[in-house]
Amino acid sequence: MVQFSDIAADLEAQAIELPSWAFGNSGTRFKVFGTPGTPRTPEEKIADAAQVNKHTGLSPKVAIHIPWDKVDDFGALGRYANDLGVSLGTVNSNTFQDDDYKFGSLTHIDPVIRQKAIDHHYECIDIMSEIGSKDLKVWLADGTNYPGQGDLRGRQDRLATSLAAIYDRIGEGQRLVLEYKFFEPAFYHTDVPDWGTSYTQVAALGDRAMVCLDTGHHAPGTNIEFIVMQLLRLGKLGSFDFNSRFYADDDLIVGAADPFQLFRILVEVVRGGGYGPSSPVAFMLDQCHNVEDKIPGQIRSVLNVQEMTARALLVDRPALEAAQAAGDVLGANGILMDAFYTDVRPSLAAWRESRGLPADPMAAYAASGYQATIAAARAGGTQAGWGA
Ligand code: PSV
Ligand code: MN
Ligand code: MN
Repeated sequence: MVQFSDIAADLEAQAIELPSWAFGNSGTRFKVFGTPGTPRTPEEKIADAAQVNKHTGLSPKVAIHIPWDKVDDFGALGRYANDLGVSLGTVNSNTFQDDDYKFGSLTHIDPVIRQKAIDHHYECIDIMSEIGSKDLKVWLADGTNYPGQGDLRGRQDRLATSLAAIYDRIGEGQRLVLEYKFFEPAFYHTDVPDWGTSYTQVAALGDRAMVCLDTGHHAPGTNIEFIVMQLLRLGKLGSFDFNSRFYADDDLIVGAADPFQLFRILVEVVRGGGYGPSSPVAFMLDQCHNVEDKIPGQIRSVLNVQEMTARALLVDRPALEAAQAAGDVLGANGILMDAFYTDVRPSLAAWRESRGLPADPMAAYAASGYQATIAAARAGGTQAGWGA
């Protein structure tokens, strides 16, 4: 049996990057509900993200989205973040909110529009260099709604050429991570629908191009942990966008819809060397909080990842391998399930306290008065992204 004390040191390595857009108002196509205290500026989003790190010690980085988080002086924004104990992380490009991109961006048939989309990524890379960010994350809304609307092969070829132009500008310590999504906003096909396409495209670019796996971007029933295993095996899993979903790209709190799936994913992460100080895999959240308060929503999320990471680390590997080798089907399954059913919450609470963190970060945030302070101070906040 692996004990909590055996894995406690491994938990020190955990860092989960927060998306700036999780702190802004978001919603569905039916309604965007405003939340009192919603940030009005990129600085206020970062200040809110810093609260999550303050109470959990788990989220030292904040991912930004351009142009949603565009400011005149990114150096100053980075210093502002540092003063609050966090730093700026992944830069997310955005080629999905401009009329020019109605029929595509990096895949568009018109070279002028393709170049505009490439130039936007150059701007993102310049920002990365200024703030010392490592990852450029590319998620494309490119795709078509009707069979015959576009030439699938031509679009894929143009995507390869555009990505190569972007990759050329990626600096030594930087990476390009390409995110896939099987549908939405395009409904017939998307140009990067699956891990295979993302892998094929980034493999053609080079070592500093990797796949981003957003857990909400798969068809129902997909065995996501198998994809995790395969990408780690191929050395191409660059980052996660964690969230959970019941139906589509719901962007709900990670671990809320299917905690067992999150466990299975993290078991493969640990098994494949995707966790730890020398791992190349960046843990990020990609979530939106439509009806719940955003800061506690993020606190709950990073705690869910931490709890499930602890359970994945508790899997008794030697015993599991022995059971597998012996063909002991139920024994092997039982070993995995023992770890899954271990309630690590009391041990984690004590471990947090031993590191000067609150035993219960949710309660500590609620007691801090921060929510009431921002609700009073910020009138008319909408700064976000989605639907704002
Ligand atoms: C759209 O599906 C999306 O949720 C992608 O997952 C991106 O990572 C995110 O938006 C931010 O651009
Ligand atoms: Mn995502
Ligand atoms: Mn998404």
